[in-house]
Amino acid sequence: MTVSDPERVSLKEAAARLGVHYMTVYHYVRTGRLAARRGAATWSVAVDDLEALRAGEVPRGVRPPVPRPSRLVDRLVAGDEGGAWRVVEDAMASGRDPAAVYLEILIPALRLIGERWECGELSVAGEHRASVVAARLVGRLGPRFVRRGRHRGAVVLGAVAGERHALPGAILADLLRGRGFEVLDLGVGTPAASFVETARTADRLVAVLIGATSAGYEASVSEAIDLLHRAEISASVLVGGGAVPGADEARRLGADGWSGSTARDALASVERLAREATSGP
Ligand code: B12
Repeated sequence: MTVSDPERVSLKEAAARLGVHYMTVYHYVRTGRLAARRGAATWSVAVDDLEALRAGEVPRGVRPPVPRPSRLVDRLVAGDEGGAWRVVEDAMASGRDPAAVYLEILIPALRLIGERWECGELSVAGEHRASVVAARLVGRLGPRFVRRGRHRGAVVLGAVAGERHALPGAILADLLRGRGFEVLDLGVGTPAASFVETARTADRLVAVLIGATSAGYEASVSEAIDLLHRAEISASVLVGGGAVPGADEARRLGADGWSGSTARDALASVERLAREATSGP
């Protein structure tokens, strides 16, 4: 089928001009990266939009709205990985990069899930289903944060024995990688000695971050900090996360500082330490 308007081409012609498979163009249309119009004979796209796409710009006027976190909550709670991934794709098609997907959609969605659980609207089973799908989204987005070339310094990150909230650390690790740091993520349930072993071998260590999302594991957090100090790890040991309400609490736990209670706070804390490390004494 041909398209009569000289300013427009069929999807098949668009695929040929972009040098991609027809299904790729179809995907661009479905996720909003290309606006298609249905004519009498076939679907078509504007030649200008194709050029903008080829130049790496999202064509003007075709960005779909940024999905609301509640849309992701629904897919997560339903245990629907495909639907949840479509929300992520829609967010990226609307111009959001993977960091913004975390900060503006996934983190707010996880917080909404916590609120629903807390007020009895969502069962523990629902929370578990949502967590599994959320972890799979993080797994799919993770490689997109990896930067090539010399890193800006290493960050050791983990949570102590008893803590089961792995998502905050995994998300923060990706966000730091996206900023050019090498992240040695130890995950949850990390023995105190493993923080020391990893910190000792890190290349240009900027900070050790110990996350606490659940209350009740303060003794293990203090034990890990104490061991790091006794091993004379030169970089600052920060604690942060939802269960550490402020700098006073962080100091009571023995930490050198507080990385804040949000991901943005933690990023700012590491950036500050990296600047101090490069500016020298
Ligand atoms: C998913 C989830 C779970 C999952 C975890 C699955 C997984 N693989 O991670 C499961 C179902 C296992 C779980 C279990 C429990 N959970 Co839960 N859970 C959540 C939920 C909904 C999301 C957590 C999350 O990933 N948040 C998203 C992160 C990205 O957001 P964030 O908290 O802002 O994280 C940022 C900060 O931590 C900050 N940050 C700043 N500095 C630093 C430093 C470091 C090192 C790190 C890592 C982060 C950090 O950066 C993070 C971004 O990465 C929260 C709700 C919430 N508000 O978060 C409840 C929540 C954390 N859970 C809670 C509770 C009570 C529990 C349970 C005790 C009971 C239950 N709900 O079943 C158990 C026990 C867990 C345990 N022993 O650790 C409470 C914690 C209250 C408290 N402070 O003690 C919350 C807040 C729910 C609520 N509203 O009451 N949970």
